[in-house]
This record gives sequence, structure tokens and C-alpha cells, in this order.
Amino acid sequence: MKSGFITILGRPNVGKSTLLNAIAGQKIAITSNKPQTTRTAIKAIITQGDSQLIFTDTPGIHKPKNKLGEKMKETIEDAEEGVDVILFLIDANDASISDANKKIIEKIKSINSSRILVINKVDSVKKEHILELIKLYSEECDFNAIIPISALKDDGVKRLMKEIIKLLPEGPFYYSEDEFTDQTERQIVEETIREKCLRLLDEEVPHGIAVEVISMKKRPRKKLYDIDATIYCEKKSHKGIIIGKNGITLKRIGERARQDIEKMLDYQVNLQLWVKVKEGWRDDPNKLKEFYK
Ligand SMILES: Nc1nc2c(ncn2[C@@H]2O[C@H](COP(=O)(O)OP(=O)(O)O)[C@@H](O)[C@H]2O)c(=O)[nH]1
Ligand SMILES: [Mg+2]
Repeated sequence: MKSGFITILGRPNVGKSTLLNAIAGQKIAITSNKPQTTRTAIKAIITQGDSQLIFTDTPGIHKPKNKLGEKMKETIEDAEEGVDVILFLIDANDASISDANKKIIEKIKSINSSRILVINKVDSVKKEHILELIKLYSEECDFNAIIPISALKDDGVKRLMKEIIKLLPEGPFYYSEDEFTDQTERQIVEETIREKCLRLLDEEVPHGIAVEVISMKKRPRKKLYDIDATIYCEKKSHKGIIIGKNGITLKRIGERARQDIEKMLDYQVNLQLWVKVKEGWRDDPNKLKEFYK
């Protein structure tokens, strides 16, 4: 039997969470075109034949601006410990190796594990450019493999899986075969609502949002969930934006979140959303603990 821990590293927005979802074959990590969408380490567990792969998606590597940012940085550092394979994700659209990516390379070199360079978003560039990137990066660092993929189009992901399995050590299964993530249903619901906020709201507001499920009641006979959740934001003005004129924005957030949650839980969902202001929670250690235990 083979098993191992695989960490996905890379700058914000390169497609780490999209890749995790493609690997898992279902949505477990939220994605958006805004940096720092992912706040915690999210695991996807894949058991294939006699191999078990435990993937960790991490918040993108960036400079912390507040306590939440610091916590995200710690999360990345934890994810680097005891890792067997590092997937270093880059964007195929990059013209060259940015300073930020050079720093990540230095970090990877200091960790004693196998490493794969994953060039993502190849659906949006010319082949010649991918070859240039491969040349540039292989001069900079010794990778066990370099794999171009499109996480969004699920192109090259199978090949990537094969390469990872080759690099895995012998080992036992850490999770039972039917487990596919460490996220609880409650966390998935909270994250789905946050994703809709990220996607439906303009810049500034979404980064100060946290979502908390207040209650989640199952009515098995009706195959129905009653879910109550609160969206927290940092400013009164943000609350107005989230709710929108005549409640239109909040309604949209709720509609889209409900549809996704229904698919994931395979139940009908009755979703009630509230919006509350919690000033400066991203810099308040106690409030942070409430949201991110
Ligand atoms: N064109 C293209 N876009 C992608 C691909 N993978 C991810 N994206 C987009 O890039 C953005 C950031 O993705 P996300 O997974 O949240 O990035 P993360 O911050 O690294 O986790 C989203 O808008 C994705 O839809 C890809 O293979 N091709
Ligand atoms: Mg992410």
C-alpha cells in the first residue's frame, strides 16, 4: 500500500482550490477570482486501488495584513510539515518567474520532499509559452516532474495524479475509504455562502466577511434541511451593500448558495440568512477564534 500527504502551494488566484475540486471530483473548496478566497487548510482524500492521497489546499502565499492573514500564514506553514509531495502551482499566463514565486522556490528547496511544478490555466495560453516556462523553471529548481494542466477544464489532472502516486512512499491508509474530505457539512455550508458573497459583491466588502451557521436541522422524512446562518461583515455600510436594494443582493446570495448546498447534501434546503456587523473581527483574536477554531 502507498499513501502520502500532498500540499498545494502557490500565489493567490493560481487555481489551487479549483485543482483540489478537480482532484476530488466534487466541490469541497470554494473558489473565486478574488485573492485570499481560501482561509483554512482544506483536505481532499482520494483512495484509488492500493493508494491513498491526502491533499491539502492552502491559502495563497501572501504577506499578512491583519491577524486573519497571520493565521492563514501559520496554516500554510503547518501544511508544509510532514509533507511527501509538494505541488507548486503557477499560472501559465505568467511572463516570467516573479519575485514572489522565486521566494516560494527557495522555500520548497528547503523542504525535504518531492516536488512537482504544476503549470495551470494552459487553456488560456499558447503552447510555445508553456515550453518557455518549463525551461525557465527547470533552470531555477530541480522538480521531480513538470505537468501542464487546466484545473478548470479537468485537463491533465489524471496525468498529474499518476505522477504523484509514483512519488508516494509505502504506507498505511490514514482515512477510511469512504471519507473524501475533513470538512464538516456545516463548514461546507458556511464556505458556500461565503463563496456567493465573494462572487456577487465588489472588492472591498467580501474580504471582511465571515459566515456562521446558527442551526442546521434535518427533517429526514421530507428530505429537507432547515439552515439558519449569519453573514458577518466589518462595517455598517457593508451590511447595506450585502443586503442590497429591497434585499435583492442577499436574496441572490441565498438563492445561489441554496442551489449548491442542495446538490452537495442531496437534500432540499430551506436557507435563512441574516447580516450582522462585527467591527474589526479580522484583527480581534477572540472573534477570529470563534470563526476559525
Ligand atoms: N482559465 C482558467 N481559469 C482557471 C483555471 N483554474 C482556476 N481558474 C480560475 O482562477 C480563479 C482563481 O481560482 P482559485 O481556485 O480560487 O485560486 P486559488 O486562490 O489559488 O485557490 C478562479 O476564477 C478560477 O475559475 C484554469 O485551469 N483555467
Ligand atoms: Mg483557494
